[in-house]
Amino acid sequence: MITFGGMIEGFDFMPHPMEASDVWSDRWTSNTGITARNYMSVAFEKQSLVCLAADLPTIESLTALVNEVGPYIAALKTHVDLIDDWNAEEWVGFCRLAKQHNLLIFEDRKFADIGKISQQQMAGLYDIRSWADLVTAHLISGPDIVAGLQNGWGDVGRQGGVLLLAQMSSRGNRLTPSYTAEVVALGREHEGVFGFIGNGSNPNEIAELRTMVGQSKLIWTPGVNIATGDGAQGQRYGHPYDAVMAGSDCLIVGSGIHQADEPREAAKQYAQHSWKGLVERSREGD
Ligand code: S5P
Repeated sequence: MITFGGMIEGFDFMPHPMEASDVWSDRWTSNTGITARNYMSVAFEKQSLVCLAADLPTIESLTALVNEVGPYIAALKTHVDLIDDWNAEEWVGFCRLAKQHNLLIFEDRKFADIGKISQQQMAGLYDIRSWADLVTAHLISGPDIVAGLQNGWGDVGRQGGVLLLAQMSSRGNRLTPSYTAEVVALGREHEGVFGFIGNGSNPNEIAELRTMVGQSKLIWTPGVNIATGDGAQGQRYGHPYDAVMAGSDCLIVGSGIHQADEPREAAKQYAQHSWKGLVERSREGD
């Protein structure tokens, strides 16, 4: 049992003892897989449902950012292929740092190939299978991609979770409602899938996705920013609190944090909005 004090102005942060299962409600009891439970435990400990989208171009800048915002985030999302000076040796050190901050490491590779090739792509230069706890995948090539990715982790004796892209945040994306329904129908039944990517810019779409998904998988949402509306190059943003209230379990936030004047303060704010949403959601019995 842990006791929490207040954090955000005008909001009572449940100043009484509680456990992760209290705030996560049915999501906790319905998700017993290792990746989902790890995430929910870390998010509970840190009172943050924030995954930092660490889209910066050098290992040095990534290291500085993680050191600054580490206490306010629960997961770290990377795009290894946009880092100019990526090298295996320094990357191992960077992943160690992420673990010191108790972060789940998420490579947003958006795999989309056939199962066998996806398994091979988990190895290769970046050796994603050795350090990522979760990865994203499109289901466009069919269900065997999930087995391929799980085999990738199996090849190095590790376990991980796949997030299937069921919706996207970008304007004009081709993930139609019927495609979303097919992705959810398959992913819900698959042990290797621990959740779905939903469109964080639109609470109605998140709520629809939550209805389809039920309780037994998580929904992670990019397209989240305190400054809502259109972002750069077709990106769209919704508010962090609204996303959680609509059914999101994790807010993927990039520029809202790494482009802020004070990234640490920004991360703290996103964490507070997300936690407020989770606590209120649990009080409403969702
Ligand atoms: O539909 C999506 C799916 C993803 S994973 N829309 C997204 O924006 N993303 C990722 O979330 C994208 O690759 C980027 O890393 C992050 C959003 O960053 P931001 O700077 O717009 O918050």
